[in-house]
Amino acid sequence: MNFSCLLLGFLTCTFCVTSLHAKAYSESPTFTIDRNYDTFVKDGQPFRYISGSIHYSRVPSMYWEDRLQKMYMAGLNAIQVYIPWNFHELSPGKYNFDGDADLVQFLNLAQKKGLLVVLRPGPYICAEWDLGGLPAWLLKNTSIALRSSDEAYLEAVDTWMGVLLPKIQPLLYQNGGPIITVQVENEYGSFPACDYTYLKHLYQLFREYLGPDVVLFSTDGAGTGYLKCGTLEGIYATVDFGPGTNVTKAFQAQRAYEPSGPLVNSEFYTGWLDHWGMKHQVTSITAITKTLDELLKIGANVNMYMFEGGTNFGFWNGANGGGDKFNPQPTSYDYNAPLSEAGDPTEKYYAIRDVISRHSSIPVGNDTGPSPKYGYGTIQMSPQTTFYDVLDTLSPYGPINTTYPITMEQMQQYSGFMLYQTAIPFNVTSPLFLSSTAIRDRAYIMINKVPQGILTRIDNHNMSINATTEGDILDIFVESQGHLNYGPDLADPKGIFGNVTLNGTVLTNWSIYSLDFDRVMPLLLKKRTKYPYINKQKVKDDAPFQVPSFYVGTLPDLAVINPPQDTFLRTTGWTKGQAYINGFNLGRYWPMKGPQVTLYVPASILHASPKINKLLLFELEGAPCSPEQLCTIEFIDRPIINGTVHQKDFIGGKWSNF
Ligand code: 6DJ
Repeated sequence: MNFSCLLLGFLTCTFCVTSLHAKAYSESPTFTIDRNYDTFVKDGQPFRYISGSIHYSRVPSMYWEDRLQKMYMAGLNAIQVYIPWNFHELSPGKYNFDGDADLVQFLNLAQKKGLLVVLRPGPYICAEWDLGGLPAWLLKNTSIALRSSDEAYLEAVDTWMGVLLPKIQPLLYQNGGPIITVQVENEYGSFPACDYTYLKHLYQLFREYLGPDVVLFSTDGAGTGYLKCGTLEGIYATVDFGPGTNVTKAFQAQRAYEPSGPLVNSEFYTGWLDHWGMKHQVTSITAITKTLDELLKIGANVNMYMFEGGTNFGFWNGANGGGDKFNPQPTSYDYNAPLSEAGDPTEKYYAIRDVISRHSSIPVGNDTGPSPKYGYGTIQMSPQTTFYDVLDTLSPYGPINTTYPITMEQMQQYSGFMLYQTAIPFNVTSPLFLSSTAIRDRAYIMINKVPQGILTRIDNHNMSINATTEGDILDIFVESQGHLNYGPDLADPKGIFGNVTLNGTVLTNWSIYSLDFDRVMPLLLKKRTKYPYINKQKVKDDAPFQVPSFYVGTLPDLAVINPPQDTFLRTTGWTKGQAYINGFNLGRYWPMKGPQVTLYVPASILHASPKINKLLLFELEGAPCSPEQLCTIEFIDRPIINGTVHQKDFIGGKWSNF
């Protein structure tokens, strides 16, 4: 059947289905699939959704309503939402559904705004989110087979779904809520396990909690090769593809698995994701509007991925690749989407709205334009302490002692930084070579607190160190750069997962310190230490970095712009680290890598005058200050996420591959 026939069928069915289902509507809300007329049917009426993705975990809750309103005003009748399991179950059995994690509140707001919901509860979600939404605590079990019918994995999934799905059930459309369809897993056909027992288990679990009526669906790449392992009888198969794709061909893949029923593109890409060290991705407006128009013309259901990208605050970014091919994603998840990271309508937003208006009605009312932004200007940053000076606070229970290194997950820490310490076991006169291919992901090496060099998982597995005496202390300060979110090798533990050798001898007797930055950063703001001894550290002549250290600064009094406004922290001149404002973890900065230069600072985390606002930077490699020069940082009124990129690292004052 060609698409003009499909369109004709769709238009014709409008009348038939209306009369067929009119009775059902008067009784209770219904949302079903009509296979005779290739359409969804809502309350007895043929229905087509035009949706956009937004991830509540990437937008401060204070802004949820604003973003949803803008999505509604663009002519969308639905949103598509992922639920990241690890955002809610922080450690086994410890749940968070409050504040920015108040999922039910978010879904209620969507309904209040007149938007239906296409829900994607995973358990795996991909999404450029840490470990594709799976909790990293699963990796404590080193033999766990993620995304499969492995017993240990399913047990954790069952427990989680037993908590989550009862919250979802009352919000189904049939029960008076906004949720019209629920996705099972995510692009499972791209995962090599191809475990139908797993899919079947999820299917039964979802049915058990959500009942027989809800439309369950799957999403896979638009090729029969992907759909093969991605879907199952009872789960409606949909596809994803971006602008410029041959729409007819793409839907042929869906039709191979669903000969009848509505056409659905579950992810129509309005932009694309970024990686550190790679050019900022931009998707052309013309390409988007052309394909979108085509999709809408044939009556297809479409979800735009992303409509509002948002931010990977904290340590929540994911990564692509595997092994020594490792590409972590930056803090911004702007995605070149129609609404910017800060929620502002872009040219793309209006172009998309224009296309939608040709196919369905657009709400009347005033547009919410861009929210006001403010450049708070340049502030002075004072060196505060090195991490060594606050080790007791960062690691209140002290180290765990082990013969060989164990991973972060085995230490029950799931993101951030960890310190591995041991003593050099012999006296030496010749050069010493430290070696490891087991670093995940980047490690700062110190001998007796003096910086020596950087090891990475990618291409620097060996280095020389200056130690001579038995008992010299070797410190390996490891940064997790985010768990892989896609690909066959998802189970990629962090920290150090294998041996570290010194001139071929395996080092033993480690003291491993868990470091709880998110808890400690607010406390550090109160701590006063003498300035400026960080810059007087004893360093190796060609020291490639400074000992990771804290720097603090105060924003100017906000009286003139009360209430506070969104702003952007421009990290130019700094090297790589983590930024906190008033104890809130804004995310990673790495302007020396690019392309992201500014961090989005939502007004929701700023205090109104007369309370002061404090910025704390944990700089891993080198601050732009010296005893002679005060260091500063600037808040500007616009984002820079398309800066210069460097494949190499700028370390120790020179570009190096490391
Ligand atoms: O479902 C995936 C989304 O969560 C599909 N997709 C998006 C998001 O991750 S990359 C961007 C991707 N799939 C991987 C395909 C790689 C070619």
